[in-house]
Amino acid sequence: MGVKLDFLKGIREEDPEVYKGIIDELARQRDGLEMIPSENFTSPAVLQAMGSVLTNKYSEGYPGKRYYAGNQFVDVVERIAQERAKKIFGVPHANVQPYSGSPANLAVYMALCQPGDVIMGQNLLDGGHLTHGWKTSVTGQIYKSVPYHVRADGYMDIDEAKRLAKENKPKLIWVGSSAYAREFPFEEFSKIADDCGAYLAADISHITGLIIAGAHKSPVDYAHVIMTTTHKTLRGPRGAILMVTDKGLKKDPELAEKIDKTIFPGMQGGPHNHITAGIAVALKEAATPQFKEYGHQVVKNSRALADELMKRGIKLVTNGTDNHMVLLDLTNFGKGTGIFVQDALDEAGITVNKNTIPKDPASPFYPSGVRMGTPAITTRGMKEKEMREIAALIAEVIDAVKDYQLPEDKEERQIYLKSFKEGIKTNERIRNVRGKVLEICKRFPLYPNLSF
Ligand code: DSN
Repeated sequence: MGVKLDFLKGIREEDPEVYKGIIDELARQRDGLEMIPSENFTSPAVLQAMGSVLTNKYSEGYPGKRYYAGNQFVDVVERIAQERAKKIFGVPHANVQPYSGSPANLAVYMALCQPGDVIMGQNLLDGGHLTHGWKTSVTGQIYKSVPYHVRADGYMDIDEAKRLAKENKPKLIWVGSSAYAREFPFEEFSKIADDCGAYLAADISHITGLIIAGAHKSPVDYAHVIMTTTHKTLRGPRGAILMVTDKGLKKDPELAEKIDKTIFPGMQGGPHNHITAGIAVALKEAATPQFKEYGHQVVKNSRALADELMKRGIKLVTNGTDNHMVLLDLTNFGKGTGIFVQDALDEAGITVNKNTIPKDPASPFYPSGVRMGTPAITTRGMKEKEMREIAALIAEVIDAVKDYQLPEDKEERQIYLKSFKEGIKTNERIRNVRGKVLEICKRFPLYPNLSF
């Protein structure tokens, strides 16, 4: 084996306290199964780009049009990122400066709507995102939000969305979800938006990598604007890209300028140039045949995981998956049981998140579902065989905690949860699963060529 790159040498020597925080987190990532569907592991090259000197530079503006001097090399990097984004998605315009998904989505509103305008998005509790108009997000406060929902079977209620759009004439409609395990219906929503004259914005953050790999339909022919974060299935740094499609330019030839002006100077200051470099590197990696294979494997793994979980008697919303995630419906075991399964799996080294399910009988703070996905464990090289193994471990943990029931009374609930958390620390069955998780992780090492 060759010499490993000593990746954190400088920080280890200069700041042992922060170094410890970083390597403890690294150990957590290495020794556990990361199954939150919006998370992933970037390549060492992306990590290096993020740690580069580009962070030192102010570059308000865009390539060739900066406010400060000295941006000749930052321009080169940003143009590379823009060109790679345009090419890989097949769009005429890409802005790579949004700091992350939420500000990028806010920029879409500010470019296209006036305060008080009607907007539509998938309801948060039905799998949508906060920024698609939820009441605690500014997007639900500044604009008049008319949410659409999923049906009782968990599939998108297209008929309801059609009716709501006809009745409310929104200015902007969002398509794209954070907790939806089926193909995103871009074509259906484009008809709905076209019929009422609305802009259609596709938020593809969760499935970008799958789209690039050809494992999910692209929204490019259907949406006017596309937003993606760059740190989920794309495997880049934390950031976002805003794109305008040919369809968008046809509807409004000034759309690209409007989006750019809203990002800067409208909302943001200096771009995070080190992140722009990381995005450029991630886009180069995403253009390789290996990435294509990765995207397809993510879906194959997700399906294998879903099938094995269902074989073991666990209910899934929509009875399966088309993408990178599965949504467990735990109502068989009581209501609001997501917290028990989430925390017990965490104790076993499997990281997932509790999530609401359609028509959840419990509160959003204590929902009855759990969301999990395969992007990160697929990056580690795991395949269908491991998914079956992991599904068996998940089923074992669920069985170990299935009798816990959430008390209705708030005070009683806190005491119960505290004792539950103590209990799972010494639960033999959960400990046994933890051992098996460690064995799997050792077979698929994370960052094997780096030393920390
Ligand atoms: N927090 C992200 C997710 O987990 O889906 C969305 O912003």
